Amino acid sequence: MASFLPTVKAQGSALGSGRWWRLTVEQEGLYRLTTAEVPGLAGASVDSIGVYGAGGGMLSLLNSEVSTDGLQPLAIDVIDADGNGVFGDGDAVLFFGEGAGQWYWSQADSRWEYEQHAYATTNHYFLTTSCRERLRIATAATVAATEEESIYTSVAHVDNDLVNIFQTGQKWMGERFNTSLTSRTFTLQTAGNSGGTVKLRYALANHASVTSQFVVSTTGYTNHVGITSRLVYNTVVDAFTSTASTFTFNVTFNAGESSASGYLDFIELNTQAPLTFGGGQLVVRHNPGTGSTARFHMGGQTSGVRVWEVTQAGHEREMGVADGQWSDSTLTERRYIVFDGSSYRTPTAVATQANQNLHGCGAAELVVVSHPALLSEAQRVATLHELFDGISTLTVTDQEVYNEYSSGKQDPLALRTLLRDLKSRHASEPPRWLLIMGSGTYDARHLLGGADVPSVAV
Ligand SMILES: [Ca+2]
Ligand SMILES: [Ca+2]
Repeated sequence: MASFLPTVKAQGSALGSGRWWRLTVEQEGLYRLTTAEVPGLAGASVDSIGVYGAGGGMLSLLNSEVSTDGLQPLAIDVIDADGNGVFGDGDAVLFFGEGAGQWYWSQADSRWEYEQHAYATTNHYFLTTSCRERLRIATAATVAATEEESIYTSVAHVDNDLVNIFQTGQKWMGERFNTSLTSRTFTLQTAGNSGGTVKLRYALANHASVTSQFVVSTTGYTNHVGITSRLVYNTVVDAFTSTASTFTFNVTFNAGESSASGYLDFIELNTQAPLTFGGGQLVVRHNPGTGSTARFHMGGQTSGVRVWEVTQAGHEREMGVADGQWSDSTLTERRYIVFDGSSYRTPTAVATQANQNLHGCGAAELVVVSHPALLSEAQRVATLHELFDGISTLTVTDQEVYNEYSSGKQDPLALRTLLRDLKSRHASEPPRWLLIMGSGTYDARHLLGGADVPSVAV
């Protein structure tokens, strides 16, 4: 699930020098930047432009999967319409971005599953006009196809985060059920269904001292889910046969006692949709194939269409498309973005990014991570320890840590990654104390309000 898998060991942070902007991105898709979105791009050499960042998803909890590497460049396209080598009106930067959460291929369940980000609602990318690692999208080598493919996996989900029962911050439940509200409906729609197996996954919880029962049903599917006492959480991985692409699910709760509460966490679907492009842009997911290579046959609009393979950030490739067809290795899962240039996404915010270089900083026995509102006090505390204890210190804001260790996304594991980076680079003087200044909260996304509290996600 860890999407932050850079390939090059960073020597100091990319953000350490040059001119940078931080882009806020909320959705998966192809993004375009022009001088309208980023006026500061005007006059820059087109060769100096880069976009850095990672895909969606949380940092891995596993120590074995911790990478201390910093921001890595995406393979982007810079369109220099007038060919003068200088970015101006009519020119554009194209990159593939995704939101905080991510759909990932689950080998265990043989389907695409959505990972909600427990700490962040937005993802971030970093744009520069001082690029040190120029990376441009390049056309993939052609392969001989062993399979013909005219369907793709379309996904849909409902995953509302309304209640955090034990205030741990991780598992957020959605709609609540009890004896007076026993039934709710949820409608999910995929882009199409060529008929056959619909893959279904959902999770439910029972907060009671006795067993309660849920009934989950839609046309062609009914399942009784008994969930035992206390707070028991149950994920159901299932499949059924249907030709529909719109599904109205009815979820009914049979409370085991009058005080019982039931919760839906999420419902998600995979259907096999006909590969048809209706213009604009389309995300195409492909399950790992039984053959090693496939030729994709796309119907609908096929002229003026580009296709990028965007399975992993930093490894984007342009597919050679002719008459709506392209071929690719498909031993592993694939994600493509099909687009015709008529519709792009734009970041929801663009802000100037100051230089910073935690990847190049000196040894620090005491690390102080502070909410920005408390930074001057944090610096006073650090100075005090330097003077009276003779120890080395580093004082940073939480956002500075996220910028370099989690592609700008709020993620408490970025703090651990900073400590590991310091330890690996300064083995003789590793960090010994971490001081976090700010209010603690389990509600890192401020889903329940409280955005004005200077909190640090831990
Ligand atoms: Ca130009
Ligand atoms: Ca949820």
